[in-house]
Amino acid sequence: SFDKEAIKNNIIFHEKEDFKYTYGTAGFRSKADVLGSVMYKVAVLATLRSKKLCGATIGVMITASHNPEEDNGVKLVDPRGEMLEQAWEVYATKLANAKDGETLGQVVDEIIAQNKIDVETPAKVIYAYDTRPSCPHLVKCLESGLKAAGAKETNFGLKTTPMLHYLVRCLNTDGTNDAYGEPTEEGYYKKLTSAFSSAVKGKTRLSTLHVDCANGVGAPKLREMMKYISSDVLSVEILNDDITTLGKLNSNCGADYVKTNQRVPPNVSIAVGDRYCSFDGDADRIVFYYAAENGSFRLLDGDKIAGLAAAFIAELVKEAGIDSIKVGVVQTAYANGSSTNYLTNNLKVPVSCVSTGVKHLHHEAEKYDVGVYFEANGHGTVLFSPAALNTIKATEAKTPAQKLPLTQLIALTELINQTVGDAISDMLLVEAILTNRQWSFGEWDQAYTDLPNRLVKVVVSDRHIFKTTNAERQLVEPAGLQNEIDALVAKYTNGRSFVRASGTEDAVRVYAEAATRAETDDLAFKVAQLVY
Ligand code: 16G
Ligand code: ZN
Repeated sequence: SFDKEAIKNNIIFHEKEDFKYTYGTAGFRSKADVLGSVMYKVAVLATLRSKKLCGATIGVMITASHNPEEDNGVKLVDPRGEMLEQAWEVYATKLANAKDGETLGQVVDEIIAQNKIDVETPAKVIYAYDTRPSCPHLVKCLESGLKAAGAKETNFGLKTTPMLHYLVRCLNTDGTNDAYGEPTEEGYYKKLTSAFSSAVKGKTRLSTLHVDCANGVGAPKLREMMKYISSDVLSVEILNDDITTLGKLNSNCGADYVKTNQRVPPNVSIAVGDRYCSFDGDADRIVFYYAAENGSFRLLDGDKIAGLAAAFIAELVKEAGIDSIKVGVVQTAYANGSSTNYLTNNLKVPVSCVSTGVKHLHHEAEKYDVGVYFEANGHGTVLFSPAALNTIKATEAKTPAQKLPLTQLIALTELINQTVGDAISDMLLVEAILTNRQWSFGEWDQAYTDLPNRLVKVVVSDRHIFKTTNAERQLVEPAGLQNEIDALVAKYTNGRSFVRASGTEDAVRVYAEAATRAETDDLAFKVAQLVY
């Protein structure tokens, strides 16, 4: 039974007296040395959340994704494998900032009262973590909270973030007619690899894909998955797989490095014709790249993946004779203007723009029959609505030509992680499409040419004064600043620029794009000066 005294008495005290914790876009994230107290509170919150949802399994993932090795973080996963409901982020923040047992007890009471929680409902919480050296200690802190709160807990050990999301969904649908998969790591590999094999059946395998795993959890997991798949259908070479040497995680490698610096990791030598991709530290992001004929670096980011996926799926749906199913794409303001133009004018699919952060994209994507969502940074997935799924599964081919597209659509619904963006699943999706089309990266890249773009980080005295509207594309505060930005932007060919406060760092980000590299850099620099 629920013992509030135990929760109060076993509290882990704040590591730093004045530290202010905030549950943001990526959960709690900071230097690892202040997070022990937070883990304890997160355990309490996960327990209450499970009780509130009639004992459904809640997930806890300990990771700081692409951030430096000395950072860590934690986020909660709701029963269907989605991010924690936004209304509960406030409770997370309140709990984390409770400095003593008394205050903690009060916040717990408040959450119970506001949500009419029956504390006697048994709670189930599962958790997993990435390769960071701080994880073992943080796991212990989490476990002490789960013990105090009386939750039934399962430690799933080292996992990628998307695997934990998958496991939560599986556990909550196990035995129902909405079953998502076998709730084990092996179940995850089997589901993905058999779907991949089915999607590429009869097609010639592509050349080896070189995968930079950011010296993170993606490396051992990808290696494990490859045991389930024949080398006749997929060949990968795993790079940056050192998860034991201190200081290597995300250092000069990984998806964030490649996207931000628009260059190949220094320890990777790339030859014309070779195919590369990079995961981030918890394997929920992926970007692809190659060297063009003239040797120049070419990035295929989240926008390019969205375009590839949307075009392929729209085509399959049409060929299968079920074009009642509509494909839509969700982007953020960071999407390259050329990609939005391509989706709208060439593919003629509806495109929505939402605020940065997976939860915003995910929820918008749920509004479409098939919702393709990707952030330019390489985080994303494709969601099939329950109705679309039913239609796809219930449709019988009326002509022989409709057979293959139908089988492939079904394979894609199994292949694509329905809970969150997943580097391993997205990698297989891209490879499945390219295998079917027998396309090189160069051919994929031909869909459109990115406008030159620049992202600048500006450290300001208070980033909270920057308030935006219109999916972060316009500032409402500080008053007058947007007019100045607009006046600047008007001077550049195809110019576009926006400013927003980061949700993960104490800084403001300036994005700019324009027709040429020189104009882009100039615009970014001038807008940054306005902000500073
Ligand atoms: C978080 C978000 C990511 C977003 C990034 C933006 C999740 C799980 N992650 O990492 O989607 O792109 O924040 O960071 O939502 P920023 O606010 O510092 O620009
Ligand atoms: Zn990540």
